[in-house]
Amino acid sequence: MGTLYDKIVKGGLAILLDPDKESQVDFDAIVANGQKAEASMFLVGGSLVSKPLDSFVNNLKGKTSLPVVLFPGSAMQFTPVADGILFLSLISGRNPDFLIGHHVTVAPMVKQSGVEVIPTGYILIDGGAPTSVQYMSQTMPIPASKPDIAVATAIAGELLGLKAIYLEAGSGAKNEVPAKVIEAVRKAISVPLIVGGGIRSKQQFTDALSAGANLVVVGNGLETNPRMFG
Ligand code: 1GP
Repeated sequence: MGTLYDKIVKGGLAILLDPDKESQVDFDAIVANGQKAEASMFLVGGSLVSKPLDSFVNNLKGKTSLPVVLFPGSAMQFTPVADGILFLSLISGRNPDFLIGHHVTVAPMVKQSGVEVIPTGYILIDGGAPTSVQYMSQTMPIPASKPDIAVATAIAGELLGLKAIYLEAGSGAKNEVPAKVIEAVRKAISVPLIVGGGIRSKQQFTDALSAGANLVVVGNGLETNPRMFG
């Protein structure tokens, strides 16, 4: 695995930018503050992306030296100008499109591009209210009160050869992934753990790291307050 994977293992902050929010959000402030806060990477993606990603990613790469990694909501969200891609399989769900379908569609293009691929088991945890990812994927999240199901799912992902596990409460989730779920999954797997969804304060970020996350993803929190990390 290459340098991007090493950065995920090392962990810290990953900042999620949703290209569809470009006109509503001060991305320049988020990028400048993220750089200052020593974020480890930018993730780019969303449930809907209504324009080609190439120019968005190129523009972002002109503003930061940090890696730009795709966090795709569908096979349409690929561009070879990114540094890497979280190749997500939605293993908490039973929708074949999001387990393998989109992957088949885009696989030849991804392979040819040479971008670093991080095969990632994507696990939705109930964040207390319906989220876009649940609706778009037509899958049910794992109840937040059932860490044993999250653990079994994460172990299955690791046994299938996935190189990272992402515990996702959903963008803008009411509740973040509970510490007890993060702790239980951390103990059960040896691949790096990514956690995101509903993290709106530095304290929540630190709590997720303390519970065992390698990389903690923040999107909405920084859109509202680009200075969340100082
Ligand atoms: C969503 O985990 C990310 O996929 C980030 O969520 O926007 O709630 O920070 P937020």
